[in-house]
Amino acid sequence: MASIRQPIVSVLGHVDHGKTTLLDRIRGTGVAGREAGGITQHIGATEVPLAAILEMCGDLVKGRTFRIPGLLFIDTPGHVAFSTLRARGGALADLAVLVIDINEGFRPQTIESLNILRRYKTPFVVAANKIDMVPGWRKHQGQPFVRSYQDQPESAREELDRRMYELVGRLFEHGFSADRYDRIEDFTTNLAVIPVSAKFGEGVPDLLLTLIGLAQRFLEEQLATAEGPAVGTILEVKEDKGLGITLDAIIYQGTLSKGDTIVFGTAGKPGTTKVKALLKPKPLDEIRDPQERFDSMKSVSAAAGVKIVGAGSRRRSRAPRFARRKAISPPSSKRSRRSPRSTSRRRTKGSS
Ligand SMILES: Nc1nc2c(ncn2[C@@H]2O[C@H](COP(=O)(O)OP(=O)(O)OP(=O)(O)O)[C@@H](O)[C@H]2O)c(=O)[nH]1
Ligand SMILES: [Mg+2]
Repeated sequence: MASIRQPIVSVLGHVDHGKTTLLDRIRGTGVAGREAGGITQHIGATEVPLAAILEMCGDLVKGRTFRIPGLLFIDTPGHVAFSTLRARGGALADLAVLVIDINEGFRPQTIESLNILRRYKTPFVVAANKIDMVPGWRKHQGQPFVRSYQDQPESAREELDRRMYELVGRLFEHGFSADRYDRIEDFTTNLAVIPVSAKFGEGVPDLLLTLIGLAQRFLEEQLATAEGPAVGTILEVKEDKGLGITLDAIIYQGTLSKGDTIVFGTAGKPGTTKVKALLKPKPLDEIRDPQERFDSMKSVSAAAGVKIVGAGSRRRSRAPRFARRKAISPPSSKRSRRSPRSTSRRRTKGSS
């Protein structure tokens, strides 16, 4: 059997609903705390290997085996000003997590994110976040939601259900039949809602399990790795101290090696550059805020977030402006568009 790459999972949602905190929780670092104003202004990438996911899931995954090697998370900003970055993150995703603060409910960028996911037919799940703020909720740090729910006072359980079904109602208005994930039998017709507390890690095991389960069940074909030249999307071009101009890119197909020539779109003619160095953050680290040094790689294979140091562009114009998706050598390679098989098809069933 061909091997499969890790799915690219974009995290979308309204400002301050807890996207970065959720990823922080997963990778055990504190990127949110170090961001200016707490607002994510760039898309970052975080690779979470399967072993780390299984460890977080604990006995929820006992006896089950998974073939996907992990998840590659992309954080996106929720602020109204960053709709291009949000759309870019959404377009790139094999799978997505829509984060909604269960106490605030639907907000403008929640709806914008839903529309992006619908436009690209991206399968997604909803993380109903901040359940620790439901009055009377007893916190269970890092525990599965299904366990913690059993150990709540009746009033907290009722209040959580009330808020959750309000979300389910709003999702239905937008054409999605949704339910709490553990009450769903058919994930192809129902959108899974996973109650979580990003801050305390509660429900995070359930979320990760749902993501790897969905990826394995519905995306295997799409994730089959093809040999050949790399294709990817450039997220950002910036000047890095000591490195010069670098490109942060997500490779979603093939292999990119040191010495390869890459081709990228700009506002004018396509640009080209030779890959002088490939830097990859260590697993569980963050591409734009590394805790440790990058690893210098001879080559990287999909899917991976990578920092490309070019040997100087042949066209010395201003820094390229990138369109939504770029081919990285050769320009003819094209990503086979994902099958429209969505785990969240529109209103296929009645909802409560
Ligand atoms: N009580 C509680 N607070 C949370 C939770 N998740 C996030 N927060 C808080 O909500 C605030 C915003 O969190 P972020 O993770 O920065 O939100 P974000 O969605 O990444 O925001 P943008 O990147 O600006 O769109 C921070 O003060 C977090 O501590 C949670 O589960 N419970
Ligand atoms: Mg953020």
